[in-house]
Amino acid sequence: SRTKLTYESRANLAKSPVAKRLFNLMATKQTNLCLAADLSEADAILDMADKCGPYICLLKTHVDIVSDFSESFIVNLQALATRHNFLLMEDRKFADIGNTVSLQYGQGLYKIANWADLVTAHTLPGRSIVQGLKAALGGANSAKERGVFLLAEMSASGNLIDEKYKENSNKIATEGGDVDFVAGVVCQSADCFAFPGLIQLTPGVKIDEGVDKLGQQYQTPEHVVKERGADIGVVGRGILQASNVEKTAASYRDRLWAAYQERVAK
Ligand code: BMP
Repeated sequence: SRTKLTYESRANLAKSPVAKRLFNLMATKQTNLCLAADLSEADAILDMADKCGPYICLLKTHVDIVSDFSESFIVNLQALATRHNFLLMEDRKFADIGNTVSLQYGQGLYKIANWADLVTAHTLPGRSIVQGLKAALGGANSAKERGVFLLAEMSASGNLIDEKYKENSNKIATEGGDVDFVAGVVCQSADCFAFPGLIQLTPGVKIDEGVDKLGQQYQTPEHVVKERGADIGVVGRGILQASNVEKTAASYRDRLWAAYQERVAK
């Protein structure tokens, strides 16, 4: 199964150039930690990115929660991504018709396609959402340098995703002419897809298992990697609210990486 293969070997199987890049980055930098930088001030995000940069392969944003968003925020974030060697993912969770997502991706205040290596999208509208996103690219933002993660499951309790939806999401991720744009799947379990060239991104990770007050469900780093098939674990508040951010980021990195090493060694 894909979970027994190393990130290096899976890089060679990836159809998406960005997935290839990310698998290789994870293997070389030895980290499978993604920071969910869910803070509402630009400087606070940049400070977190600088502190956690050495320990992460990916930094995930929700730009629409940044109260003082500006172009210089993006320039500074990109500089940190280059300095510390991590990729940027805007967790936009696109969910509309192709024409609309194309505009939302390329235009507006945030011009996501200009700076985010990766974005996320729901599969609810069907495969036209992937085509719509690709349609926004061209010129400097070529489809070769961008990719999407499709949501096949969610960590929220009571979410409406069922087995059929999961299976059909897997089909969109692995079949058809646009699979070179699909870098991975956001999900909670290893049975969401089998193709080893895709990356499983799993949010809802915390050292203490449990729930928050708004339906979020947490599992430990070891559990998501070894039992649930996560290739990258997403940690937000587990790091953001820690008294020592660097130490905590390092510890999440160590635990996620050790779990991956045990997984491929078996
Ligand atoms: P936290 O670790 O603070 O709960 O943050 C989780 C992050 O992952 C949030 O940015 C959220 O939007 C995202 N996320 C999630 O929690 N569950 C999903 O199913 C999909 C997500 O993208």
